[in-house]
Amino acid sequence: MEGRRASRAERTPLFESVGESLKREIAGGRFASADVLPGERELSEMLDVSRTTLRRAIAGLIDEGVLVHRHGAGTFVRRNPPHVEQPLSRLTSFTEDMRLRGLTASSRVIERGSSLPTPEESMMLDISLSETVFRLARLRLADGVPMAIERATVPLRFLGGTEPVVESLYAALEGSGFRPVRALQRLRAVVIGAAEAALLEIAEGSPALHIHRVAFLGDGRRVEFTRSFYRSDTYDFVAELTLSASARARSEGAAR
Ligand code: 16G
Repeated sequence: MEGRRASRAERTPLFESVGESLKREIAGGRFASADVLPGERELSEMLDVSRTTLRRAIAGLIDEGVLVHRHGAGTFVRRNPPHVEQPLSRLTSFTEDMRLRGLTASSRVIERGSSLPTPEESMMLDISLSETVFRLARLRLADGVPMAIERATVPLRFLGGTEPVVESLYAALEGSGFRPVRALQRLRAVVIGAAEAALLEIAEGSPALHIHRVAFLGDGRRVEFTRSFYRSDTYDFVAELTLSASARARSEGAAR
């Protein structure tokens, strides 16, 4: 065993060849069923290397983006994220968007609860500082892959006055008769910080989209204020652009 280790070490560092063997195993679908890597002991026996070497190999693969470490859950094979084209003109929910694409939406709740609004929330929702709001911060996943972080704030009265047990916020709003019918959205490119990068399982400093959404009821009341970070490698926001009626008439006139 040691002989094998020594001869390999002469050419490339052992941890690098271990990393390459792990990559071959992953490419061959070895861990495809669970996606989570076996424990250190099992892996070091399987690859016939010391745990120290294994740890270095795994750290290298995490840096390369082949593996991802989820705190408290283990080390996982990074699956290719689904790629989603999202029209900017339709007011749909994340759950609906994913379902339409044959993907399964799920969420990891980061924070939820009711309290008084911050000055920003009270301004964006056009409510008084004494009106209770429901806050829901979630990591949104498609087929288990993190796609976005969404922090939604909704006046509690639009949810029937009680905190909902939600899988879909829009389904809960629909249930209480207050589903938004219109929204204003502002998109901005950002460089992702460490905390968000860890949740989205992308490298710190990656580009992302920061989105502000204010959604309205038919009567103009504001029902939702959401701030999100979307991974830029998984989402294309697509907008259809049309000429104004007068410009169209002018260009048709010119063509005649
Ligand atoms: C979308 C909306 C978000 C809304 C959520 C509801 C964008 C940028 N954001 O992700 O504002 O809160 O859908 O989804 O499109 P849910 O009904 O699945 O909870």
